[in-house]
Amino acid sequence: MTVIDVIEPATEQVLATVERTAEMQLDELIERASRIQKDWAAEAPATRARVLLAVSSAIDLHTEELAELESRNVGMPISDARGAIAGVATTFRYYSAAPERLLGQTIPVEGGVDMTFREPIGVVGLITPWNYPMTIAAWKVAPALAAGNAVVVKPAELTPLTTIRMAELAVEAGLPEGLLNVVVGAGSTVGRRLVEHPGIGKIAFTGSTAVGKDIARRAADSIKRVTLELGGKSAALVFADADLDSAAEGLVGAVFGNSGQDCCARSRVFVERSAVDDFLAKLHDVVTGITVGDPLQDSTQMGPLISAGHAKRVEQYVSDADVLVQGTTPSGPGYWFPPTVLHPAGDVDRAVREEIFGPVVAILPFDDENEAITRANNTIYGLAGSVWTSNAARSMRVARAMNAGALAVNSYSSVRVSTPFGGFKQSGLGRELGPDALDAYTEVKNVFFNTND
Ligand code: TXE
Repeated sequence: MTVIDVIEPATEQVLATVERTAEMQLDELIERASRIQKDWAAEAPATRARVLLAVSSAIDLHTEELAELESRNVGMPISDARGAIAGVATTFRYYSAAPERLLGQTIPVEGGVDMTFREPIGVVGLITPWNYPMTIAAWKVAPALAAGNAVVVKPAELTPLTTIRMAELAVEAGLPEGLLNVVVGAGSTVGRRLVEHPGIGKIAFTGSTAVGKDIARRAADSIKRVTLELGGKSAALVFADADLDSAAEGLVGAVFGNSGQDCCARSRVFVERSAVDDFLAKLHDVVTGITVGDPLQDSTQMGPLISAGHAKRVEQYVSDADVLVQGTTPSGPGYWFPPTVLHPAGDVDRAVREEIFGPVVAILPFDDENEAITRANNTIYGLAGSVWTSNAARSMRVARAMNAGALAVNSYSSVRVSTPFGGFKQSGLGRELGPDALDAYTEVKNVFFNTND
């Protein structure tokens, strides 16, 4: 039996050791999950609702423990990690209302009665990344269970700890054992086996666009359902009439939050030319004021990157670019990278086209609205975006014209548990959260009932 050393990115020390799941174990888990799923789906809807609410409460009660674990494993500042765990509890609470509200339709037809049912898919495979491990697992686990499925989750090998703990807490809270399974291992082995396994009816994946394409190809062999939440290169359009203070200060979360390891990071900020100097002066103060350091300190705003390899990758984007402003980092162990503002030569720069997934933002001046929209849309991605302006008509016009799934006006927010989240173009397929997620974990069955004698 082999094990994985889980590293703490702020110290470079081993935080925990976890066992890899063997192929045979995975097969057994899936078979068992398939049996247990049938009992779960047959439970009274109110029973399933009560269990999911109890899971939410259990997570709430363990916020501090889970937040510390997430903070140490990811390098996420503890204050952000507390918010993330609160979000996980909220996600289970929100979906606990679903079992009793999975409504079908009655449809007027000739010769009888026609009705639809939302039925569970069966056993679903969930593959999650390392940037928000427990949050993203909950976005998938909660609606999948609420809809009557069993799940097998494979967290990223760098960050399995909170997902494993979540499953333990769920069982303690009353979830039937074997319904929520966590498997540990590499994407190329355990992940791929899940995608190809005949006992799995659907894959929901969050991660890189390259792996998302591979999953879609392999899933196509058995027409497995897929939901993909992939990379991004999201734009913010800042017009001269905007509240520039808020637009600049908000970037602390919007592009430097979680050290920029966020699929919604507004890593391209288009600023109307007449406001560029003013905006940059404000941004300078914001960036040099960011507290980078020990994720477990309450005052820390930005921690390290996830790994040495990732830090090297981020550095490549910065080493040959024109750096306008750069913050500071601690010295000593840890995969640190300073918050960085680039002034790229043009939109064709690698730093403008590719997802960096680090605390790096490109400032891009523009002259008029149509030009800004065209340039913002000139990307293979389409996950999130922001419009900053005090002109209400323009804000709606621009938000409608941007090709992305999660837009915000005078805000950088992207995610709320009750609203759909997902990407246009190569940022993904399907939607998570809100009522849409329930569609993603159910099949529609239509039944025609002949009323003729
Ligand atoms: O992601 P991977 P990585 C982007 C971001 C980042 C880059 C690489 O740009 O720098 O991707 O990160 C599993 N079959 N995002 O390499 O490889 C893997 O084990 C099945 C954006 O960590 O996509 C992990 O559990 N599964 C993103 C998960 O997929 C496979 C968040 C994600 O890993 C697999 C993360 C395979 N062949 C990275 N190969 C976002 N949308 O937020 C890997 N996996």
